[in-house]
Amino acid sequence: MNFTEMLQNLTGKPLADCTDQELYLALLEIVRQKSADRVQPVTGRKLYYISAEFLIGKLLSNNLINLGLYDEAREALAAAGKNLSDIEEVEPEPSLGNGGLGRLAACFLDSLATLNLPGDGVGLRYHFGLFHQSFEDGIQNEKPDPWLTAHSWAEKTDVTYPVELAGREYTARLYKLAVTGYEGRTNTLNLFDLDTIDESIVHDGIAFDKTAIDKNLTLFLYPDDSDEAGRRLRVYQQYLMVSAGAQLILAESAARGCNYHDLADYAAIQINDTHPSMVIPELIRLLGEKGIAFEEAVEIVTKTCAYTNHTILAEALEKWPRAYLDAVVPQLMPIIEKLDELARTRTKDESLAIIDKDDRVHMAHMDIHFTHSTNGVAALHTEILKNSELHGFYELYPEKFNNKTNGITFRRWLLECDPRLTAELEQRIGSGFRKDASELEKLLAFADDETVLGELTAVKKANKEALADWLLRTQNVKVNTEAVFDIQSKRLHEYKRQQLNLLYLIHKYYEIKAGHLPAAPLVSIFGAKAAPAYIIAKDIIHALLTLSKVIAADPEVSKWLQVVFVENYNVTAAEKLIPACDLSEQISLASKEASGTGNMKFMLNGALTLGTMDGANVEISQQVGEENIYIFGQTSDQVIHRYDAGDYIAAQWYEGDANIRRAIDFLTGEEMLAAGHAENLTRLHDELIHKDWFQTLPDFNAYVVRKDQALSDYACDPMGWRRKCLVNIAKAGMFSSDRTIAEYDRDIWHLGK
Ligand code: GLS
Repeated sequence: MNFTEMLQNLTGKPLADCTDQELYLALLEIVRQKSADRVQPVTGRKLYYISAEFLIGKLLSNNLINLGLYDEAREALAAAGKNLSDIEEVEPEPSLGNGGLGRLAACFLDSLATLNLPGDGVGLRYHFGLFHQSFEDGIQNEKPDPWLTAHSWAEKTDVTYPVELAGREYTARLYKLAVTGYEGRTNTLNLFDLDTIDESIVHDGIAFDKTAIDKNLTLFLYPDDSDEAGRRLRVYQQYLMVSAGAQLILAESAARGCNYHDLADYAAIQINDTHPSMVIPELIRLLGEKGIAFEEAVEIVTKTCAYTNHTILAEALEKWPRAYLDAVVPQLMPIIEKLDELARTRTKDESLAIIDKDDRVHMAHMDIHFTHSTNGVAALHTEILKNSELHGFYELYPEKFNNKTNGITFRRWLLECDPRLTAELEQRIGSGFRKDASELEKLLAFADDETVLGELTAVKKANKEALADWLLRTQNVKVNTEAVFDIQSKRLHEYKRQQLNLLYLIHKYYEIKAGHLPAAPLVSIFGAKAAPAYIIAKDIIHALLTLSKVIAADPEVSKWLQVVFVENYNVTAAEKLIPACDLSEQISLASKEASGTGNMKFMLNGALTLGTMDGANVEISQQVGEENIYIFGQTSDQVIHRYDAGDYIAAQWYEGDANIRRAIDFLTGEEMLAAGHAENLTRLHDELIHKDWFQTLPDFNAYVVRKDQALSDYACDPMGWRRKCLVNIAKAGMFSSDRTIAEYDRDIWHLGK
């Protein structure tokens, strides 16, 4: 049966008569059947990647590509006058994640299945995700982000597990989502939910009764933790995930012959950041129920589990007050206490204890003591963990520490999102890079070939046009495709320093007003959600939206400068933005971005990085050479010293530098106050002068110089620019998540063995 016949069988009518919705459902069914054919038996060790987030993005095209059906599907539809990209728009994007951590988990699942490794995800089936973002009167507004429709990729099963929360029994139900690799096997993303969730309790945006656990537990990812009920709710969620997950792992292992004593021969568990850390005491508890004594259970769990650290920001290293755990998971507290005692027999250093003197439980400490591996996510990050943040642990367990530099799946972030570039690459270097990313290096042979460089320019131009169309259609903004497309898209956080970019744009505004025109017109595009309770982050969004208005209203400036803030940034938006980017903003304060993965996606799609020596930027710079990247700013050592010395005073930089002062004061100047809100603008103005926790001001001048250099190179030396882009694409191979997963498997998991 050919593809048209398969579709017709399912829809029961000629394709030309079908709606996009009908075709979408038929395609979903075909993908489902073909994915099921690729399920393979598991032998030996199987991985369970437990994560609070899986930012998987829309699945239709990705699955068609991985099943080798994409071209057939597109052609069958085109013959009936239908367009696959219209049908894709019918699919809601799963709201199961927030940022890089969640997207990494999704890339890892793709690579595991592609490399034919047995590896499943374990997470929660959130109904409304983080939130849906819109802008109203220049302010971020949050609403639920529903994605669960009658026909969703995640299929309900009959499998349930009892989970005890605050002394009451709940029933966790398993949903399964098939994950098919590129020419590879099908694995599963296991998502847990309660049948009793009541979506109707949400009111006024994303508010709901935080104490009605049976109704609210899986409504949102990262419920607002600015009050105690919200923080407790996060503990409830985490325990639901790990308790149901641990029961699933034990049941599946037992079904394959495991006698629990040999669990580590059947299962490898990766704890993705600290959210799933309670899996350690929970497994010990469950093994206890199977008759295994505490000491042996600790050994088994340590051999089975490994931990990935994704941040050095103290706020993200969870420390739960013991009172919360006493209330929510009283069954775990005696185990956590015993683990604390055991840890204290290994070290006298109080700062490495699990329960501190203020009765807070340090989840990361439990992870490091009671797993066999702790890894950072980029070379610099791992060094910082070893030498400063986790130095005491490194001295205690040097053998546990290792680095696994992050990666991205090229199926989604090249083949799917940039078909034009993919076709161009295939024409030049063949299609081997689809499975072996290092083959991209073959492109270097064309570094001085003006025809190829011209073709790459044409690809970028077409992608910019496509983005411009999308922006017009979805955001109602018109952009100049002759301009440099400069993009900063990532979670909104002060450490990522969207505010540095803001100050640059204000600086440019003044320069243009003074007749100092930029080398090229600039379209600065932002995409970012701010956590609903993160006030300054929301003020930064407000300032950018207000600046965008001020500039748009000024014809003298708007010829040269435009600021666009994309609403509801998500994977779908990222797939439009990244292929169209010229300049990729990776400007976090050095030492603070554990890795970054957007940096890799932009590079792969032929954008040049403007960045600090932070996270994986360092490795990108090593790969491409310093002449093919725009690096600026303080080094991580300088930043760490400044923090240690405690002598950074933002006001001194503000007082001492006329350009900095002018840019910051613009925030509360006439033009901005007329277009925006004084409260938000004044708060941000004062924050920058009196706090500036992430040292924006010391990097300001270096940033201006480097960015202007990039604009000038773009405008004055187009071939030189495109050559740099080519080198970036060619050198992106090391950032394939296939490489990352192969390293995890080699050093930590040993799957299938
Ligand atoms: C993060 C880091 O902030 C990113 O730098 C990193 O790339 C990502 C995946 O390792 O993890 N940590 C976090 O809490 N959210 C992230 O995106």
